[in-house]
Amino acid sequence: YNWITEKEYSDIKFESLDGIAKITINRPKVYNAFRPETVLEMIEAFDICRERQDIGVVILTGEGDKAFCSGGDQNVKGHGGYIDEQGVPRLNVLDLHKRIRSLPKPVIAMVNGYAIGGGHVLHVVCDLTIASENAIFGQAGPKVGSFDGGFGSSYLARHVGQKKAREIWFLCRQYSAKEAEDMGLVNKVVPLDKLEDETIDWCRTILKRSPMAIRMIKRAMNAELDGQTGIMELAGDATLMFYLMEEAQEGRKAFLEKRDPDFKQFPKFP
Ligand code: 2NE
Repeated sequence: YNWITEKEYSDIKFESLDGIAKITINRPKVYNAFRPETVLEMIEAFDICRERQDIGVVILTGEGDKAFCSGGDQNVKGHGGYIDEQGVPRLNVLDLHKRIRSLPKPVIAMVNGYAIGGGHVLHVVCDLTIASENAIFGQAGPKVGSFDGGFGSSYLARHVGQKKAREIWFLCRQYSAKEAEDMGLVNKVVPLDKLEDETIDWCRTILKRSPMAIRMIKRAMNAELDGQTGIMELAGDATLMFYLMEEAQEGRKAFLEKRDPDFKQFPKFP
């Protein structure tokens, strides 16, 4: 595929192709573990995807054929979090989770190898997961002194159920792509050499669908788990749609024309 580079970064690749954006964690020497700078770059790329009207779907993946992401970079883990180049401890990957979740466009994890620890959480947070046959899934926090009690556990439990989610976290075992598919953790498993083809095929199908309908479905499904924040985001999109209606325009027009609004003209649907 002739991916076009959107912006150069040190830790990620950010490319696009016909309405599809691809964000690739590019630290293969550490199995695509992320450090604070990696996460900041991903946040910026996702923000660009949000603003860009020509992008309808985002793929998140890892460089190479060994790992999607092996979680937080243990080389920079210190007291209080993962230490950035200024010496500040951070856990900014949680901000990335929020970005992926509230992006009003589908995000597909294209899992090409190990998805472990915080790398596993990244695919859990994505809307869909397509994995290669060599992919391996699992949490590692309780083995290495960490945990993710946010989307990494609650949303995981929505995918696989409470018992299985507790097993995944308590035992820190690794699961094959087939096992992950059987437990509802991934949408499809394909041979590694077909992974990008399959993912692009899914993206192209999504791009044929109504972007507003997809946006509302993502918001509504998130809202069930996200409490007030989820309702706020769903309501924000309801407001967006209301602004597109004549009824909302009438209020604004009447204000500017210094007259009473005529809302009686609008139907009161059953
Ligand atoms: C991924 C796994 C199971 C692969 O094992 P294996 O045996 O196939 O490869 P190896 O030799 O362990 O790893 C290859 C290279 O990648 C580095 C390794 O150190 C090794 O480097 P060299 O020795 O060749 O120089 N590497 C792999 N993962 C790394 C990491 N996370 N940080 C830095 N370097 C890493 C195996 O590598 C593994 O178990 N990795 C560690 C997984 C892990 O514990 N991740 C952190 C969990 S906590 C977390 O991510 C987190 C959280 O819980 C909450 C919030 C935010 C983050």
